[in-house]
Amino acid sequence: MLTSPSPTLLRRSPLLAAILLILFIQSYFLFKYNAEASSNIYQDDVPAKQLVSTITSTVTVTSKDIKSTPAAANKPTPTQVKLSAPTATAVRGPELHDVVLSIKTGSTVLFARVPLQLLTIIPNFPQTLIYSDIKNKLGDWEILDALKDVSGDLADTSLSFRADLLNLHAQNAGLADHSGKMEDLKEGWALDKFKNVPMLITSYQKYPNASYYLFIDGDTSLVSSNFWPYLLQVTQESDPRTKPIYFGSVSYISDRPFAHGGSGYLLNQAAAQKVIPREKAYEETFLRELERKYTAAAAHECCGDLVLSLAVRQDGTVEVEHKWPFFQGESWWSIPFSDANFCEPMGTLHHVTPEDIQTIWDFEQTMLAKTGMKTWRPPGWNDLHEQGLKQWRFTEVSPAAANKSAEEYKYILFNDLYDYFLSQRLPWQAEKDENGEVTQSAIRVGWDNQSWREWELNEEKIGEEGTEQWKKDAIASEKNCRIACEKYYENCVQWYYRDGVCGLSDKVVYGRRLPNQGTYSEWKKLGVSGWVPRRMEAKIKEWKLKC
Ligand SMILES: *[C@@H]1O[C@H](CO)[C@@H](O)[C@H](O)[C@H]1NC(C)=O
Ligand SMILES: *[C@@H]1O[C@H](CO)[C@@H](O)[C@H](O)[C@H]1NC(C)=O
Ligand SMILES: CC(=O)N[C@H]1CO[C@H](CO)[C@@H](O)[C@@H]1O
Repeated sequence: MLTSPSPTLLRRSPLLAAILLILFIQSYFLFKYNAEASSNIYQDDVPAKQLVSTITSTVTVTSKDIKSTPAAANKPTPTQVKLSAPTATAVRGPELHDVVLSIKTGSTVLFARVPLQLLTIIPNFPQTLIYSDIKNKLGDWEILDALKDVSGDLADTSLSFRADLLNLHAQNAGLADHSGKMEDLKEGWALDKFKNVPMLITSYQKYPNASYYLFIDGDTSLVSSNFWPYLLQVTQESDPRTKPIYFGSVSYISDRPFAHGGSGYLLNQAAAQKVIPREKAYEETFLRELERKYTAAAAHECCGDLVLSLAVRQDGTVEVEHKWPFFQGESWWSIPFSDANFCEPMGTLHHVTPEDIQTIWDFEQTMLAKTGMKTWRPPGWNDLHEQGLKQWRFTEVSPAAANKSAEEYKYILFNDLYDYFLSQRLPWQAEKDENGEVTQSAIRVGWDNQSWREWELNEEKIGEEGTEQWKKDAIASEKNCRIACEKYYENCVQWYYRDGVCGLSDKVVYGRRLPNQGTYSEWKKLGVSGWVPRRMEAKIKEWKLKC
């Protein structure tokens, strides 16, 4: 083991002490040089950062800073010099310059979720900002307080939870919800809706010249590499400087469309300027009015992503575009595979556990090696971009080169995700049921394959579903539900049964094992899932033909 020489040893050996002193001085200059070298990165952003820091008094931390901060902050010791070989930074292919990634999270889940994003996707976005409901830190990362400017008089009742959080934080109560039960989730949600507009404002102020602003949640993962060809193409269709875009997976509340936050949404420079005109980006009265307007709106709306859409759309001057399934709200195990998504590129995954983030990352790495896209670079990318010494810009690529590059790119598709995650895991053997009866289904007890999300038969709905006897029978037993799928609904590839509920689906979902906390029969009561391998195989073959 490497340890510092003991003081007695140093006293006895002046020569050793001298050598250590020289090593110390030498390493100090080595670190100093490195710190200075990395502070030159993205010189064109420096004025903006200085300007911002006078206004928001927060420091912008990029992944570049992470590399340099420890060296600048700590005096190197001889031991550190030997041990601090640079850790391989997890960057796949080119870093996504020109895209600001903003991540929204909350104090109770910050430590559970964001570290995995930091170890995987974030290094690919050198302009990343992480927001929570109080100021915090994660390693050397500053976690920004998305609520610091929110007017308490307009949001008073909801903000009381934040006062509790601040108190608890000050008293070292431990905000992290380690048990995962998320008892505070409800109140956390109440705070959440106030964050989206302030996050847009701060992200814009910190990086006012970016072509794109991408917003995700702490439980969102990305297939980041796919964003390269995607944005090259989007840039050709809409110049980010002049033609606003607002992309995501569209949902509606009272007929008002918005891009669902957890699925991630994308704004370009022009869209951001619809909310914060460049010349007003640091004007206090303007910003105060903007904040108050949308805090007041958030106080009586359900959700922050809807509030953001009110700010961006401005009654339809900018329309939100449904870009599903590139932006979508499921994790690998809950995605319903169908011909609508099978051959499409993937952008986002939501409701991901930290383990999911890891496995999705492994999947992407494997795919990049397989497609050869690990060594792909956008047109015009050179050594300076590679080393992070020069900012790469989507708008500087010629249209022809951008189109060519995007067309030749081998995107990672839902098909690839299916092959990697599901094909081996799905049960492929039709089997006998518990009474020894031969079935067409592969069956898993204590499993939820989410068939009920497609078509759920239950006591309440049975009246509306028509008069067919098989539908009435289906909710009576597992066997009947299975038979409903196998015999009566020809597109059915999978079913799910639990007491009084029969789910039937024509899409393929893996689903999850349900937590087994009691006896086998109690577990079984939580749900039994079945797939019809013969049909599943035929469907997948058909979908694959179109890729
Ligand atoms: C942003 O762009 C404007 C106009 O193109 C330029 O004047 C300004 O210096 C840039 N700011 C940063 C931070 O790069
Ligand atoms: C590039 O592709 C876009 C559509 O994706 C098209 O509108 C544009 O004309 C193309 N430009 C060139 C130079 O091929
Ligand atoms: C209809 C139904 O049974 N839905 C349940 C399926 O299982 C999940 C747990 O994974 C429950 O939350 C649903 O209520």
